[in-house]
Amino acid sequence: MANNIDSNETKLTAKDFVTDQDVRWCPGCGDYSVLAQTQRTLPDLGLPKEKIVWISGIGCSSRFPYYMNTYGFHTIHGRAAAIATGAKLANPELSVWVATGDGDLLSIGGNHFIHTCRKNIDLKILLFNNRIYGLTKGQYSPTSEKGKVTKSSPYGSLDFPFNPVTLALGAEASFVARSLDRDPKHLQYVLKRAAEHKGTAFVEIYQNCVIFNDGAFDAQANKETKDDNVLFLEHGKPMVFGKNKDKGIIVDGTTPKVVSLTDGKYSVNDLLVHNEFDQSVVLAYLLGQMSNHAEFPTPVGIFRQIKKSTYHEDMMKQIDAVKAKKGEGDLEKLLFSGNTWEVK
Ligand SMILES: Cc1ncc(C[n+]2csc(CCOP(=O)(O)OP(=O)(O)O)c2C)c(N)n1
Ligand code: SF4
Repeated sequence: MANNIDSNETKLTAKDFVTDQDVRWCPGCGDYSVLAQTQRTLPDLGLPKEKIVWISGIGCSSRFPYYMNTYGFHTIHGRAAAIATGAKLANPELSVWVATGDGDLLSIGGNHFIHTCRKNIDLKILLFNNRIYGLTKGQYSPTSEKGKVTKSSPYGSLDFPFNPVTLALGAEASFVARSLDRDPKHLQYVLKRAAEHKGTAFVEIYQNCVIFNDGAFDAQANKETKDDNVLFLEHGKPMVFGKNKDKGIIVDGTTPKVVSLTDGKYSVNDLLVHNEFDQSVVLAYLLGQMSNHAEFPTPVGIFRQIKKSTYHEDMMKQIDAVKAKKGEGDLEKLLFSGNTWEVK
């Protein structure tokens, strides 16, 4: 598999990424699936385990590094993206992955997240979105729907939620995708594509918390309902959905609309065709917003993937250019240059 990190052709299997730790998630938690699909995907990177690092903040999902047989760091709440940035810049050879929750990444960690995206730090960020704080026992989160009744919002939350996909698009992330814990094949596909991407790859994963927000994504995940509620985005393909492939998406001005393909008014040729590589963010943003409104299917897949230079590449070029001009740096000399004074 193509990767932006040199491969040494090491052939590992999913089992090589399993650790000896007891997995302490509740039985039935969606995190198990994310772990399993990731362990199945990582061998495709062709990297030795010591070239991979998983960094997390705090939350149920943030226990991920314990269960992944690579380097890992379970850090502090909200700071995974910042610490992962440091790891990548200190050692650009590493494939750096972030496992995080909707509280961890979007409440306390919101600032680190948007700045990571805009700087195009070469990280893979997996957001386990269960729309609740799991570890602290069920408070509403920045992705909980307005009116959510929880222990911290007994009369219903008043906040409008973040849409993680449009937030990442607005912050200029160069790869933005969505998948589901209950669609293992799709999740593996999206994870592979994220791994191949050079720059910030953001993947929102709808993850079921069986204890505090069970069924939050049933409409999109259940066999009986998912065909009518999910739009699978495929590059170059018209946007068709529905059990009988009888509905599609058009754009009227700047407004997306669901149309029937059976009433004689529209055919497949009228539908929006997905272009993952569109330089303009406009259509990806429109698609992202569809999940805010019940009349639309929820798009899953890759919303947008664009090429731009990564922070560590630009940083290394800059260091080389300055060295060529000024020679090797001398930290000691720098510290004692200019205005220095002694505190007595
Ligand atoms: C500085 C700080 N503030 C608050 C907490 C409490 N805390 C721990 S995890 C968490 C939120 C967890 O929710 P989420 O990130 O959605 O992860 P989940 O447990 O649902 O996977 C909070 C508020 C903390 N550990 N540290
Ligand atoms: S509380 Fe929810 S998110 Fe946390 S382990 Fe249990 S089911 Fe999973």
